[in-house]
Amino acid sequence: MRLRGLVALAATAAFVLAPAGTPSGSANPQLLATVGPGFTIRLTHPDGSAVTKVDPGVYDVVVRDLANEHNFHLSGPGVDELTDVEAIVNVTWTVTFKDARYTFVCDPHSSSMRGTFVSGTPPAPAPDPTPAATAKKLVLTVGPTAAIILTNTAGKRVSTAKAGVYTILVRDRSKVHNAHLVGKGVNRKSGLAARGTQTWKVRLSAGLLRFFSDRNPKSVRGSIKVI
Ligand SMILES: [Cu+2]
Repeated sequence: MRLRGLVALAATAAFVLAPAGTPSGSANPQLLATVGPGFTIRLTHPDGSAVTKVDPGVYDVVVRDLANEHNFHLSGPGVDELTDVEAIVNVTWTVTFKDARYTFVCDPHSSSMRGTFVSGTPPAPAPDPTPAATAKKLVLTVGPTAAIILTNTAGKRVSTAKAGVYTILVRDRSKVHNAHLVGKGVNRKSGLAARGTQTWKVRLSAGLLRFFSDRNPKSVRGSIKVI
């Protein structure tokens, strides 16, 4: 009676000390990766909930590849682990997740058998090339009405620009007016009677950058500050 009680107590203690999914001796949090036997792929926490977000750090990924037609492929910054498609295998990978986005797929069926999760705070996605291009490109438009405007490539008027080398797309849409750009070290103009598009490469230095039509320089004009 007394002995049985002790055994029961010991069993209980062992169970408490080694919660499900955390074999004793492993200090790393575990994630369970399962692929197959059907067309399913899952990455879960030991409690069975799907992995969508984790803290950065070292993890043991316990993989159960239950199919000889699928594999489990985990990849992302600093991680690229995979099982063989033909193999039915249990394996544990110790991986380090950074602040990044990670993907798991079955390679032969990667369009349907896939998942992603986030570790920590991933860096912002690589910026679209357009804003970077916008930064050093300007558009100077004169006409068709008596107006001249300087915009970015998205068509938004600019009031300041950082000093540097710019490509300025000049759109002269008037047979009456021209585009004349004057600033520190800059003096370019299109033809008064001419219409058309041209590209000027200019170095803009700090100071006032003025643009106007030589026909009516007092009324058809504008300026921005180069800083
Ligand atoms: Cu597959």
